Amino acid sequence: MALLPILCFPDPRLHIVAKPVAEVDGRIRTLCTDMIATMYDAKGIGLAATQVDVHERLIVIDVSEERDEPLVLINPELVWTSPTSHLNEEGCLSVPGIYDGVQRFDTVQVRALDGTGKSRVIEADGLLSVCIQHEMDHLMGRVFVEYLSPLKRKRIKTKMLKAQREAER
Ligand code: K1U
Ligand code: ZN
Repeated sequence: MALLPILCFPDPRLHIVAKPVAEVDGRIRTLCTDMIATMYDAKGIGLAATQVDVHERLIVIDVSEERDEPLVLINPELVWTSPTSHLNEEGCLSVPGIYDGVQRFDTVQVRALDGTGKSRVIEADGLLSVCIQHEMDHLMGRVFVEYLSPLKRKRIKTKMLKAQREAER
């Protein structure tokens, strides 16, 4: 098991569009194990492969209180979205320390392969629904700050670059 480095905004690699996973083989199973360990270590509730510089359609999520119900979604596709949506407070492991509101569908149905390669359809609401939409955005090369105003985005970019420069010193 390995902990993987997480890319930080505004790294341009966060905007690469991920390709479908061709086969759920040993490499993908190892990636799932490493991403789950990385998500728990970073105290996140989700992680997309894009964030660890792997540009394939794979996400891991755990919104359980006990942090013992990891969910693996490979090649996720939204098959249904509710007509209603809400503004939800979001954070991102690639934009540490920044939280802001993003409008998301209340309920979604997602078709995906699980960690064994079996196809499943999941219906999600609440935090799981928000997290699935956030992670699927990562796979499209979209970071949640792109939903914010240009001024907020500019301030966040400046703050992140300053923090990265200071961390390098
Ligand atoms: O993709 C990521 O960067 C992980 C991200 C997922 C996420 C959190 C909140 C709303 C939508 C998606 C995180 O885990 S951020 C850290 C975190 O644990 C958290 C932040 C705010 C609310 C709940 C959890
Ligand atoms: Zn994120």
